[in-house]
Amino acid sequence: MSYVDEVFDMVVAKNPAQPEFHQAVKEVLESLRVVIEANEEVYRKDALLERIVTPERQIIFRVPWVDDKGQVQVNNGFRVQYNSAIGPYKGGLRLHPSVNLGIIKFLGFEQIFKNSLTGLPIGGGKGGSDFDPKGKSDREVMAFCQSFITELYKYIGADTDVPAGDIGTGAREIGYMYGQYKRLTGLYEGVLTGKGLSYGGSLARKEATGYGLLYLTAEMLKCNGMDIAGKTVAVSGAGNVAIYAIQKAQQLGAKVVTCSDSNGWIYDSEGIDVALLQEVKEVKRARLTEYAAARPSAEYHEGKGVWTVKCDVALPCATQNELLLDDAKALVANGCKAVAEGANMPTTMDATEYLQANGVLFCPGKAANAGGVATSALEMSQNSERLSWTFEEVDSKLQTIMVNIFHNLDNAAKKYGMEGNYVAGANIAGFLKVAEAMTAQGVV
Ligand code: NDP
Ligand code: 2IT
Repeated sequence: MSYVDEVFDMVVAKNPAQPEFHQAVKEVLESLRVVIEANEEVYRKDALLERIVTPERQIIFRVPWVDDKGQVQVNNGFRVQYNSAIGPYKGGLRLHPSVNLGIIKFLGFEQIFKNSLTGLPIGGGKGGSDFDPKGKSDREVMAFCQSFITELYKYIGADTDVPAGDIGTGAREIGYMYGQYKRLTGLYEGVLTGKGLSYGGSLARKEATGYGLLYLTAEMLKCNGMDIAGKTVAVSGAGNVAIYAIQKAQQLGAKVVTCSDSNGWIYDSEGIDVALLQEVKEVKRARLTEYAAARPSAEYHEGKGVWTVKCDVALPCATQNELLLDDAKALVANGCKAVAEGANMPTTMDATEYLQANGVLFCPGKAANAGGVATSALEMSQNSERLSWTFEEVDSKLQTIMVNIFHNLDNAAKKYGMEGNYVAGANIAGFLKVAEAMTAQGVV
């Protein structure tokens, strides 16, 4: 059996009931087959693949907190410190009822390669909890965040592990966590990113994932003879990534006609009104029905359906496995030309293969959404030098990083005989840097 297949079987056997983790590992290992098989003896002897699929450390802890009725609640907390070959562990914290160890491992594993692609010195990690911030009061969210950090503070630090936001974790949650870390340690340091601007946050971090997604998408289209200006775009999600993807798409001259949340989706024939969406989601924390109620050109539909809309470009920005084979078929039938993932692993493997086989440009999340963590690394730099850069400075660095990422994975795909396969290009380019650093550092 080939080394790649052996390691995949080992991952499934040793990590039962973690389908998202298996899926993420399978996609990466399949792409690496050509690289590994060219040098199989060496990689096998070093157990390089066994080491890269096994987290360096997994921390699982109890998070007790008191709700507004005086009732004690208990959640599970996780931090997976996956790989520190090229820098301190770096990656977000997801707060969502669906969070379990397998979800955090899939996200942490993806983060290793994503962070490598940014070209910045950050290792891979991820964490979170099955706590659901939805419907909780600010005091309840604060009680949870303080309890979460009271355990996690022992394992994180500006030079060891630097968490950030993800689903359910935004500026409010990061603020409460930062305050508790500072209180417990006495340190005013860049231990978290996505901080508020008044206490060490970076300008443009809030916008970075969505903006970066569009910078990369525009470059991918340009290199394939197309222009983002004038394109019709379908976006899913209505959170941090989706909102700023919509805003940048519009600034670049595209028309965005959809967005969604976990209850339903919007089709807006006039193009999404970003200011209204921000008011509904960022200020009121309300449902998309409120957007539709305030906007005559918008239709609200219950359930799923964003990918049935005719579009040139599709940007899944909500969550994993939200773009399935049937959705890919509908996109192709409607003439979609490009898909770029704002979320982590939103497209299933069969859907990805169908899109690629039908000539749709496809950029995977670990490249397309890397602008968020890249800008987090820029926030770390600013914290270390105790300076703040202007919005324009950060945004211009972000643009350069996203354009470089695209060319890096485009070149890697060409070099290994898979021109246009940006999934393979991203996995190979991300892997090679980490593998080289791991090899140089010996058996650790
Ligand atoms: P937010 O919490 O801000 O928004 C998430 C959005 O996705 C909401 O509209 C939410 O709807 C929807 N959503 C979440 N879970 C589900 C689900 N199970 N089914 C349907 N809809 C769902 O998160 P972000 O925008 O930060 O994250 C979105 C994606 O982007 C995630 O995959 C995340 O890992 C990824 N990402 C985030 C980065 C960042 O910097 N924030 C960086 C790189 C990737 P509802 O409100 O109804 O739950
Ligand atoms: O998935 C991701 O890259 C993030 N949630 C952002 C991580 C970060 O450290 O900014």
